[in-house]
Amino acid sequence: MTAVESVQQRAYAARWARRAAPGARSQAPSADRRLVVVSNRVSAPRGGRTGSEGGLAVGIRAALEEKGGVWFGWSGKTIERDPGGPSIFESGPVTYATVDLSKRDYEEYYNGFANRSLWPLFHYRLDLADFNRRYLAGYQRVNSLFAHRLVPLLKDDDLLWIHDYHLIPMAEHLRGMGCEQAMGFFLHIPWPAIEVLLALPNHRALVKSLCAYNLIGFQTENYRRAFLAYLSRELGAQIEPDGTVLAFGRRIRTGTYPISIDTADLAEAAAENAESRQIRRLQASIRERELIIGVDRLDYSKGLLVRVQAYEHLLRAYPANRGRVVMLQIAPPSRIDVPEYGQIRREMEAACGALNAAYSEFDWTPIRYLNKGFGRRMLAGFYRTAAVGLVTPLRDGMNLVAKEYVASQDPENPGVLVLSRFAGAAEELDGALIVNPYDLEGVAEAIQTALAMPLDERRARFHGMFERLQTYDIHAWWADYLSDLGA
Ligand code: ADQ
Repeated sequence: MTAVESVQQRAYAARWARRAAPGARSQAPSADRRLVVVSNRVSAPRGGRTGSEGGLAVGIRAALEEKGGVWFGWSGKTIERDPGGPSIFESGPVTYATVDLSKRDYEEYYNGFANRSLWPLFHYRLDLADFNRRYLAGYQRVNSLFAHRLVPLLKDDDLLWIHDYHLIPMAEHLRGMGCEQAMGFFLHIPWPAIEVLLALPNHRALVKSLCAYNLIGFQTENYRRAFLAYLSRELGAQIEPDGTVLAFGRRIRTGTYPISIDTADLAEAAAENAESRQIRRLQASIRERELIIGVDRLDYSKGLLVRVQAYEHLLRAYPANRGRVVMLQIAPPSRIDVPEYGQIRREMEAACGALNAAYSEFDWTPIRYLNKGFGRRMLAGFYRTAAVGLVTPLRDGMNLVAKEYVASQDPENPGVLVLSRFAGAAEELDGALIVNPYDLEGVAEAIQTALAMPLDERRARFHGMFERLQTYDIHAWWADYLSDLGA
């Protein structure tokens, strides 16, 4: 780690320790206002929880189950005709309101502008971005549709919390319909550097629509600073020292809220599951070998190929590892209707197949590559079994897998996290071995260092990170955001 990075991480840690201090959020002025959350997908708990829902869903559910309120968004279903009003479903203190999407909306809004324009652009993959104007029209159409379906459900003093890149223009549509409620936005993915954002043909209009919110939250200081830099350089906006912005005749607050996990719950699940039948089967199958684990959605931003290539480098440069380590890469397919995702799938199959063909012995296979998801508890047990957690995204808003790996470790004998500097989590998890995923040899060296690390050092690194995750867990995250939104 460089001196600059460690100073940044220390400043960060101090700031969060202050914010998450006991009592710091008990005075939340938002306490008695109803919370209305809007996200692209709504994860309604029909038939019980899945146990494998993603980080965004876990975070939103945590807030809504404690505060009560409404969760509005897409049902996940596509239909032939134009969608009607929302379906309403109550469960405990939460009202779920979902709308279906027409096939055309799904194609243009979700597969199109969200996942073929904004996702690649915000992850610095200009080579994969497609700025087809039909996609943009679909994006605006669905944001307007959501706003029209949501308005009849709103009360005057609701707090609206809108999530992620699919729904950036939603507040602008709601304001256009006369809504004056407090509206906050949280961006789960990176905010790109100016030069990258300028490649988006409608960058100015997109940023203008963001300015219809009262509070814009980012995962890291770096992303927030990139946003402010755009506003000041491209729009000449006035920025105050506390991050408040005057732009397009509005005053907007900005803040950094690194999303987290349910640390205590996961640590408990990992400890409980350590002796389960499945985890014993995993341990028996790897025998006395060291396990290296990777868990990701199958996405080109996650650096999956880098991981396989760095692992191959490890086996080549440090041949003593042959027969002594096993890599388990879990990567369920996602966004299967977007062509680039088919491509990464084929590349991963080829890379893992080639690695196994080149290095396998009659009694050892170097990599196990699984294209499926697992429940949270099972994953926690997998993480705890692994001596090394390998998280190498080329760009990532936060990366919850890195945090989950740490929370799942046995405090007496913890594993080591090897983490890309381009994951938002690297700004917080200072006990990880921070790597540059473009430097394959460097990643291989870090894995080697992790495998050889003495117990004392592993414990020291683990304790600092675990403490941080206990203090600033998923509950602190949403309470922190909502307290600022309601202020
Ligand atoms: P994602 O890109 O989906 O999220 P990530 O933060 O790693 O990435 O969250 C993935 C979640 O899905 C984790 O909770 C993980 O346990 C789970 N998951 C992954 N593979 C799984 C599997 N095989 N089986 C079961 N569960 C699996 C986006 C941004 C991130 C940001 C989150 C939350 O891209 O940068 O951290 O939102 O803000």
